Amino acid sequence: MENIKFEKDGNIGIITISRPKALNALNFKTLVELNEVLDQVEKDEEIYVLLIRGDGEKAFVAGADIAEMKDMNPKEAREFSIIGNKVFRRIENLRIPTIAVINGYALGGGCELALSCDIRIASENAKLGQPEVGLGITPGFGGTQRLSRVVGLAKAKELIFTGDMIDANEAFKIGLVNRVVKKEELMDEALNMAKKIASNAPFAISVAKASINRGYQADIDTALMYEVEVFAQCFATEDQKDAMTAFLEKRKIEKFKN
Ligand code: CO8
Repeated sequence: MENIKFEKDGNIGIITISRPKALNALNFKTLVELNEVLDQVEKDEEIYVLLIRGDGEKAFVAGADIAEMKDMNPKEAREFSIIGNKVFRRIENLRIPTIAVINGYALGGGCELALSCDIRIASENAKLGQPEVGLGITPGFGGTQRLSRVVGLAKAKELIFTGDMIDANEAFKIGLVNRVVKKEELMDEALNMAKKIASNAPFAISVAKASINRGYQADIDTALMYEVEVFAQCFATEDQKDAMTAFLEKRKIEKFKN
């Protein structure tokens, strides 16, 4: 692959978006490659958590590729938006938790990529925003929908209508990022969080994620039934029996299996 790198650190998968000369802007090829690498991630049962980061010192992803979009007609723009949305929805629905490791600019499609992840950790120098209206377009990879779900309607409208870039601390204040850390500590922080998640029961985490995501779109009674279902399913796993037995025997469970 040209624009995507993939590596593993134990049970952690790490995707790096790599077009540093264009601040990792997402062109069509990068989205296709991202989709392909997700096939690999989905098949690999040894991956418990996925990190997504940008290559280089400056950017996570500075948006969709403006040079590629400039001459698109509405039909082509629709196709581009559909592909981006398909890939990002796939990330959102992965069975494993995902963490966006935001090492710099996360703008437009970059902010939208981060929003499709479960958790966002940013370095102090990160800048986030949806500057599309300044380019005569709207967000097109989920920003008009996911941003409001994460930061609320009023803040989402402010960010999208003004196109303002906000710094990492402001993003933390409005709940757009979960944590802000020093630049040099960013990857360690993300890996530590990923390892902590990976040390818990994978099946329980996977169904908890599905229950949160599905429940968020449903009425509370339907949503609570999702929880009842996944809670019950956990009792069919060896991990539940082993972990509860270990607790009662005052020892630590060695390794989760499911
Ligand atoms: N697309 C293409 N190239 C880019 C992009 C981008 N989004 N961002 C940066 N680059 C390129 C620059 O053109 C430049 O290339 P070159 O060296 O060949 O001139 C190189 O990256 C370095 O960038 P700068 O020289 O501009 O670096 P600065 O440090 O001066 O500025 C900024 C950094 C502030 C991040 C600046 O590059 C910038 O404003 N970039 C654009 C940010 C932006 O507007 N992003 C939103 C794009 S629109 C979008 O994402 C829509 C998503 C939905 C699409 C739906 C499909 C229809």
